[in-house]
Amino acid sequence: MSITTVNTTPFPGQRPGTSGLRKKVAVFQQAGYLENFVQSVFDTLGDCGGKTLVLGGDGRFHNRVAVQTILRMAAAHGFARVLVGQGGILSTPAVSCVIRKHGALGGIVLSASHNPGGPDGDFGIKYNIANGGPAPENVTEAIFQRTETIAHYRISDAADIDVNRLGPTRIEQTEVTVIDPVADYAALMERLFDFDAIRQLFAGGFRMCFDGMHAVSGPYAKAIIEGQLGAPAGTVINAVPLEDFGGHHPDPNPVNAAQLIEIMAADNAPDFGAASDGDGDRNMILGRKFDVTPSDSLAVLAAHATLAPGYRAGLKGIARSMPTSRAADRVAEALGIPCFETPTGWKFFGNLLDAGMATLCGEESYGTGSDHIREKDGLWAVLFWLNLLAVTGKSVEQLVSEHWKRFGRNYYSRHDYEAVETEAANELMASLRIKLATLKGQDLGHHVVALADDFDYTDPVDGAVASRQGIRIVMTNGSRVVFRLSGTGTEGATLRVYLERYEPDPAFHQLPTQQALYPLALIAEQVAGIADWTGRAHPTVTT
Ligand code: VG1
Ligand code: CO
Repeated sequence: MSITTVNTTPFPGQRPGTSGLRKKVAVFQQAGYLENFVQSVFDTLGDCGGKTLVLGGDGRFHNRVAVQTILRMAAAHGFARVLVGQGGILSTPAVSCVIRKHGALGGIVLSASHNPGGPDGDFGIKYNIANGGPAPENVTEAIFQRTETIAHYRISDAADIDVNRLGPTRIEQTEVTVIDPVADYAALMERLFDFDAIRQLFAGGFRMCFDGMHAVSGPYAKAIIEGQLGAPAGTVINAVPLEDFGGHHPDPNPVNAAQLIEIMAADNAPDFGAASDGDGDRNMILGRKFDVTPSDSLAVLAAHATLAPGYRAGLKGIARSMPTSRAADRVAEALGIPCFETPTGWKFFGNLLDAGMATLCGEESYGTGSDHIREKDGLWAVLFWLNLLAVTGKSVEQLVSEHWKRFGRNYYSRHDYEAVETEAANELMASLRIKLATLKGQDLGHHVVALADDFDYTDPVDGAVASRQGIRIVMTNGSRVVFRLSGTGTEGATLRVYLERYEPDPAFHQLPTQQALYPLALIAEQVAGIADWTGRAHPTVTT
């Protein structure tokens, strides 16, 4: 075994987006592409002697190759220890959990999350810091700067290790230990939730369907829901991770999880349905013939948090991303705790969680989590719901409609225009920005604009500023239209339009969502000229 220094030249565009660096698999397959990025991460970290690195991915195509390369590079960089998930598998929340539990310096997650996989799909890589969370922007920016000037990387010529076999081995001076991907995570879940109550629920005939979407959460859900909680075999469907996710889009929303939606819409539907995404950090919650918006899910969990053992002492605060509906704000107000509004992306929650300012966090994009780790956590949210259902004896629909009665309903929808021409999307945003100054006070047909701006965030802990995080147009009645461009896509640009309307009156709580939001969709078109700029009369995906 020996370490070689390989000369290389920079690849353009290795700047991490909302959540790591995501590109087509073919881009990552270029000689030196992954190596350059990984070496840039290591160079940014400096000396890693005595330090531990955690490594794992969602099992998508190219995962196994990338794991071996990174192990050889971590050894060349002088890490004392690397903990790698068996088969190269670790969900994003499990990486966060393992980093924290084992006091690691950080971790590398190989995933493009909800993006499609397979040889023609996407691959991704993300660095997480010692608190278990995604690297903040000053770190990702330093990594990016390094990728622009990199001239060589270092790698061991050691043979591939057997990542299927649990236990320690050695590459150069580095101890590489293959760990059970589920064990540490499952132990943490057992401490947070009332497993006895959930076991009794299943023993009493309660039925559930969990859709693993052939992605990483299948093995976790099988071990915990069927194994520890005693749900009948077959409760978890599409449970085996596949390199191409079975050809599906591992993005748990009513459009992509069509099989689960159909199961939950049947007359003999189970009591509870849920799904997770490629890397296991998202969750979709369904009742019988009833879907829960992620924004409502956060609010319901917050309102009932003390029913779960891990949150018995109450919440310190709630944090949500700016486009997420303001349903959680009302709960925070009722609880007398602060509610923080952050830019999109989990990296912005880390400081609030570390500082003990927030306990629960959520995003409208099917992401929910808490201070138990520093990532959003799909299965955690599902177990939290199971805990509430078990303790209250109520149905999903009952919990949500009672919530609306008490707090009012925030109708909410996101309209995505995927893979539009980048230039056109940028111009749409630029022309909106120019209009902002004149929008305030304008009457847009039953709606008067109270605030129009491009969201800026100053982190209350370290003062870091993130600007241009989404254009929001807020009406005097509290309704909102938000526009932003996706930072995770790999084809052209994706325009996201977020619509929200608050309805306090229970007599109007049963409207079809798109109907309730139709006037706001018209306003979005009117102010942004979406059809003109994108050539699209309708969104690609509506959730
Ligand atoms: C999307 C979501 C955002 C989420 C991010 C990563 O980002 O909107 O809320 O944090 O994906 O989720 P964007 O920039 O495309 O809107 V995951 O589960 O793909 O890592
Ligand atoms: Co994800």
